Amino acid sequence: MTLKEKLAQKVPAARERYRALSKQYGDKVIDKVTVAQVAGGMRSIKSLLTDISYLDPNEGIRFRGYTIPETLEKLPRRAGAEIPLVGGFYHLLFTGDVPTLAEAEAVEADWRGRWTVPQYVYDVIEGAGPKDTHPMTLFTLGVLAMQRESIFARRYAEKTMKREDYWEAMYEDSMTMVARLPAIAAYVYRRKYHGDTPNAPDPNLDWGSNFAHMMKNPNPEYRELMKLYFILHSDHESGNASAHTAHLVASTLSDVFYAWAGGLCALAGPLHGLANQECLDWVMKVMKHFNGVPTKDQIEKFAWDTLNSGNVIPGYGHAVLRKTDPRYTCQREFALKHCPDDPIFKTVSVVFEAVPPVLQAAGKAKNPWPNVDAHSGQLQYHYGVKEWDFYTVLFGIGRALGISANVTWDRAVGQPIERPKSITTDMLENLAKAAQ
Ligand code: CMX
Repeated sequence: MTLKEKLAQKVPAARERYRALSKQYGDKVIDKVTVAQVAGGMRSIKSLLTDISYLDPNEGIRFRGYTIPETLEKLPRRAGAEIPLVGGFYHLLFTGDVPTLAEAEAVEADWRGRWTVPQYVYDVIEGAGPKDTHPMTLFTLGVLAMQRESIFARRYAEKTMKREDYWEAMYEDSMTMVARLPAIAAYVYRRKYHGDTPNAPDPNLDWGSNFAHMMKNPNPEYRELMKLYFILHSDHESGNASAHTAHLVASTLSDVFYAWAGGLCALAGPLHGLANQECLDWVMKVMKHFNGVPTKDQIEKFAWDTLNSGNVIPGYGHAVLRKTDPRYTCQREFALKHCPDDPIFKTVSVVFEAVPPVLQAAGKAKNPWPNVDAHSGQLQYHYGVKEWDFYTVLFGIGRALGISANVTWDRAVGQPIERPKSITTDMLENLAKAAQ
């Protein structure tokens, strides 16, 4: 059974369950909203619904109920591979079922049939302006350009699609978009930093490994790293800025290309996905300043200087997490296995010892521990991808897996257009006073 057929089997029951929520429990109260939450970025208000992943503040992410170690252990991999196939992981995100190797390979084969990027997409990137244009701008333009091919947008405009069938068109667009993202990213990279074009994809390689191949990175360890990277960055429940943006855009019945172009713009912010570029930048500044791997004391001082100059320490803190991000731990384990003597890894490790006590002593950050971005740059740099303003593009490939599964399911169950309510400052003050 194909992934799409499996989904078709699961959708009717999930849709019924979703409809029953409002019918049976529509007026039940499940959360309250404080003034601090309204004034403070809606932090933690329970108001989004997804079954793809859940983020526990202390435990970290679970994909379809599985922790990161469980996910990596259960998913199928090719003979001799360290990391499972991303195609199998996508199957898990969509269905909640751990696929067989054949099912994972079927997703990979489907991607293979779609991964050729039409020339007009590259033409849009070529026409994007001066050479210093940020790679996230180029990547987002590539995603947005593909919107002209959206099956969802075309069928909707033709008025030939029933509401119950929206998810099928979203699914088709998602498969096409995800299939092509590695090639577009590799194109952006080779064009911007090397003035050439990427390798053509190799049909014998899986989707994740192919990215490494198209980047012209021959190290087999980098292929494994990239599969891991894309899995780790795929989804972090629905409230983070990029996932939420994509969900919101798609809720207007925009297609997945519009939705992910919007999400990428949110990912490009320094408090979100751009933190991975900022983080390596910070680590390299530390190393330059101390002429090599610094001591814990030296990093402590540097961290205080960063805070006292009014800046955040990138890669540390999180809006939901209250412990070390398991995505950080997983990358650390990869580094300990493959590059324990790398001086940047050594520095990242000393930062891990030095920064949390500084943030605790500073007393502002609710979570002093590292997040995913505190490690990812070190691994990229180690394997030769040294241009750190490219790193958020990598995040953008991985996160597309989660958001596309989410927006497809949004349409499958019939989630409506999103429309929270705003009030004026006067109204909020009056409500607050009345509540005293
Ligand atoms: N360095 C310095 N100060 C920090 C901090 C850090 N790493 N993390 C939080 N703080 C500060 C906040 O800026 C805030 O200060 P103000 O009260 O002066 O505004 C205060 O601590 C409280 O913030 P918080 O409730 O702990 O964290 P938020 O939910 O507001 O913000 C985040 C979360 C991630 C934006 C923040 O921790 C941060 O800026 N971290 C550095 C950037 C980063 O690593 N971002 C990547 C996050 C991962 C992802 O992309 O999802």
